[in-house]
Amino acid sequence: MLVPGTAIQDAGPVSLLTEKIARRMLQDDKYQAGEPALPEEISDAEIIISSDTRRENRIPPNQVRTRKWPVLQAGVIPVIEPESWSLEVTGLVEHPFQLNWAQFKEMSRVRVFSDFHCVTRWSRLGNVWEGVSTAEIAQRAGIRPEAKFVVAHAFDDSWSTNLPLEQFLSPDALLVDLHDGEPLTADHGAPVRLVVPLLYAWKSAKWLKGIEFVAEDKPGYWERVGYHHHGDPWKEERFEGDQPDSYSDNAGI
Ligand SMILES: Nc1nc2c(c(=O)[nH]1)N[C@H]1C(S)=C(S)[C@@H](COP(=O)(O)O)O[C@H]1N2
Ligand SMILES: [Mo]
Repeated sequence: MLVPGTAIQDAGPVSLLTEKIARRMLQDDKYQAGEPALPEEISDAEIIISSDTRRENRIPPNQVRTRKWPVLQAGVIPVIEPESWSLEVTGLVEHPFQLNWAQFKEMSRVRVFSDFHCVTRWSRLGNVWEGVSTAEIAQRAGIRPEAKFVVAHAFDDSWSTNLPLEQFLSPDALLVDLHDGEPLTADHGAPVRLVVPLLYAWKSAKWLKGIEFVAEDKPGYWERVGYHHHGDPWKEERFEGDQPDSYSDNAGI
């Protein structure tokens, strides 16, 4: 076993590299050593395959693949015990409701295979997310026809994000409590986070506290300081007003 801090004597460049990778894997058991899984390699008949994983090139423009699972948030990481967690579903719905942890765990479950793209330019490919489908939540609430957008509210200091109802209801969008078969950790949004694979990852609210259905789009935390209301990584909608190709090297030529 490797002990951090011990050097391998007289090791050539290859074994040094191997040790470096092995160290990183020891520190981070979500490290992806190999190529990302392809949708056709997933031996799970029930799993929902996110359409973007079937693209020949799965990396959106000006993104880079990371093998790690970085942790990113605006502020502090709230630590929320499942037993004290609850979710409020409100807004333009026939039946607003609250879910506690036991009720969440009783709902029918889905698994999704999808990629995850942060606007700071890293993409983590081939994630298996498990939890409750957003469509299931919407169905239980009975969303009214006027609802066109969703605001996801979170426990970290009233952080929120807004997104169109259409991407929220995409078949690969879900409320997650398991990632690659393991419970989410506090830093990745435990007990329950949103995951919307078709949009940049800041729309995938961690530490989910509420889902509000609204008629008009209203900016959340990052959107208020200029980030895009929609946030399609394939169109590079990073900041409000961004047009496709505005970040590529030959933009303007
Ligand atoms: N509640 C909350 N959710 C959040 C954020 C945040 O600051 N607060 N940051 C977003 C951003 S910018 C990204 S890239 C992803 C990162 O998820 P991860 O830390 O699990 O990789 O969470 C998103 N969800
Ligand atoms: Mo991000």
